Amino acid sequence: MKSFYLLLFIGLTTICWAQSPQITIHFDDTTYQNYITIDTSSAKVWHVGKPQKTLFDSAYNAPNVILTDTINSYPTNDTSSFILKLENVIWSSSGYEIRYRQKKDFENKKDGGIILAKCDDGKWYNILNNSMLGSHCLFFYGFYISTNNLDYFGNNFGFTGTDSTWEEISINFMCNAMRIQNKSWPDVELKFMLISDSNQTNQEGWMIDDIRFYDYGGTCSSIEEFNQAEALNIFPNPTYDNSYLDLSNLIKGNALRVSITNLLGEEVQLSYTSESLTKLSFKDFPSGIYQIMVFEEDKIIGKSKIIKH
Ligand SMILES: [Ca+2]
Ligand SMILES: [Ca+2]
Repeated sequence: MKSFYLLLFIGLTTICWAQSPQITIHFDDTTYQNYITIDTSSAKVWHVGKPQKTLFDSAYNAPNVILTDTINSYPTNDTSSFILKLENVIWSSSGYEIRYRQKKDFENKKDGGIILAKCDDGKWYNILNNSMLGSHCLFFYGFYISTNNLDYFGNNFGFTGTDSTWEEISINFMCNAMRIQNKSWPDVELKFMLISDSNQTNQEGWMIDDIRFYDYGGTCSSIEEFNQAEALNIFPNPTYDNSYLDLSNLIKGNALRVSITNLLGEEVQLSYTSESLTKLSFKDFPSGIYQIMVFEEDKIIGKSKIIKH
């Protein structure tokens, strides 16, 4: 079992509780159609309606949800999906969160649900599969899952097994998490996909309600800013313990924020410096590749990568 609790974002989450979502999708009127597209090319598995099954017998907010069929169990050998697309939202913020509620009833470790994001290269990646993060979805922060861990089924990390209580899922990302198609301010596109094998167990599938989108406020560093950020020298690189980051071109008096993220996109260290040669300790970090980003207020002005042995 893998845990995807991301304590880092408790701070942001706290802010989030205090504010109302910018967008709420509750499926109880037709406004969900502004954001949700159901894939009808395969079996018409995803329905918006009133759940009328044994476990899935009511909505989180009544009467409707989106689910894998309001009455029938999910089919075998299926990969039906729906897409949540947020476009023309206010892209002025440094941090975003999508929250939703779900119930699940899958053949354990055989069938399940995954969430894919359209990432930097315009392709879809399973964002529950942590090895895909970072390399394709830079600035994708991760998940907070209220009750259950993710698990492995087929070749995927995702939601499997049964949980008939409403579980709250939180997906956190920065404004430029999904930098696609040279758009200044990208759309967020998440694909919720059922995956089932050939064994029919007559289970109820996946039910989702109460999707909320939060904008934390603040200033977003644009893709152009990231691309234009100075490539910084750090040495030694690779490192075992301490390395020195050369900020001599960037230090102008005010302290700069130095953020180190791992390949999952998780920030593993945050510090402030006014030193033109800033010592960073990687001693306690696991071996791997780390991204270093230097911010002046909310603007990215420097970046580097380092290998920790
Ligand atoms: Ca509802
Ligand atoms: Ca199955």
